[in-house]
Amino acid sequence: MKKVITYGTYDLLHQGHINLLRRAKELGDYLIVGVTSDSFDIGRGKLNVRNNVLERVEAVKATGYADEVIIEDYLGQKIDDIQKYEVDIFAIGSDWVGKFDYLNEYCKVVYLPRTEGISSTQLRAETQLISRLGIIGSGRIAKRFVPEAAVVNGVEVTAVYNPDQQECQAFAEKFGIDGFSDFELFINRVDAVYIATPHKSHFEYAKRAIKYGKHVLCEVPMTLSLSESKELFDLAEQQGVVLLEANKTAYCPAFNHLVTLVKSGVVGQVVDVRASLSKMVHAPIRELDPEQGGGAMNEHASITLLPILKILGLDYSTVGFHSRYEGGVDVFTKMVINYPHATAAITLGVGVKTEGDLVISGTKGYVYVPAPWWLTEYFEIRHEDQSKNKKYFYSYDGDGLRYEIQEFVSMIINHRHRSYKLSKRESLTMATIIEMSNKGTNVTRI
Ligand code: C2G
Repeated sequence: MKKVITYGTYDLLHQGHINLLRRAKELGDYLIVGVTSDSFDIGRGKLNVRNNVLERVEAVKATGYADEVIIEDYLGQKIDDIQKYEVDIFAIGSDWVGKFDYLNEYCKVVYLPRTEGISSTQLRAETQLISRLGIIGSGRIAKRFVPEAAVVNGVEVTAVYNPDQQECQAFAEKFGIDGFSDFELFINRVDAVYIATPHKSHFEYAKRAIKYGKHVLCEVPMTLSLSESKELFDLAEQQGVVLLEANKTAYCPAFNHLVTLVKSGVVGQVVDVRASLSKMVHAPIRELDPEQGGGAMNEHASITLLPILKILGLDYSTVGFHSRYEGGVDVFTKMVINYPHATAAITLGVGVKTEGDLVISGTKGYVYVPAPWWLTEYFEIRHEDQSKNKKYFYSYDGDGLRYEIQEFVSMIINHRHRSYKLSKRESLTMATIIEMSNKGTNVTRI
């Protein structure tokens, strides 16, 4: 019996896929089809796949050509599969010519003619409205945002707003978009906004944009108080728009996997979470300016609280801060959060440097994520018996902002107003804790 294997995503299954599967089947007696898993596709940069893996498997089965469907989940799996299933022929579309020649060592490689004029990319583009996205603010993070948005389907950065005309025009010219110093003109030209201004201005900008019925992706911290964050979420609900906090680590695939592994009990019951983040800056700069909401807590708490709230939950018992102040801002803060059965600590600095790692300690072992843990690319699960240690590696594409943009756009397209990657309650808890430190509640000055 001649066995043939082929692989693909098969998103929005179309005639091109069907022709390919038919031709592959005709090459032998038995056809195995490898359908990519969702995480494998994200890992290879395919961020815009519409159907989930189960839907795609069902679609492939429904063609009637596959004798067996398997899931492709890791790089290098094709070599394993070919040997495991004793495959005679590996077949793939002609868009891949030459790319799989290395498999000739294991079986015959056949590139089948690709069907012209149809593709999943084209179908996605045809069936999808493109949101015009405007950026409010044109500083450091905004400059990194534009190229990242370019790799996400369904969104196009079309405009920038900055009351400073010169800065606004420079940014607009650099990226070939429209620049506005008049908010009303700007907001009427976009469907959604990304707010990338100093912290204290987030609330007013978000409120204005939501009132105009625009979806909002807001940089962290969304606001510096619980009441303001609550008001924004309530307003967004009334207006039927998406409001999402741009806590980029929350949407990073490796971080998500880390959380699900820990929640599945790989280190037993979690007893302690310890996370640090420091960035040395020198005045004059926003991070050290009290007028602009500077300080270590305002700057870094949202990101650093994320693993704690995700893993230990939102029902903490006490929170306390030890802070060193200089020039009216906390240049260093150590925060301790206690839970009934666990404890957590975060160490933050804008004028004190420390190792930026993350350690999650449990009754069976611990997770170690080296600096910079917030851009998780690699982590290790360690045990007393070192032979049981396991290392996990991921690729982190670009600047990492594409994952939050992708989630924001997916929420807009699917009229989904919640994200499990960063829930409203998690955002509100972050705002509560940041507000406590700004008000001096349970703060010990050191
Ligand atoms: N295909 C085709 N004609 C089209 C579109 C796609 O013949 N108009 C073929 C592709 O060449 C591929 C298969 O259909 O053989 C699946 O295509 P995709 O779903 O785009 O998956 P792809 O990214 O090519 O996956 O491990 C995954 C594989 O390496 C390739």
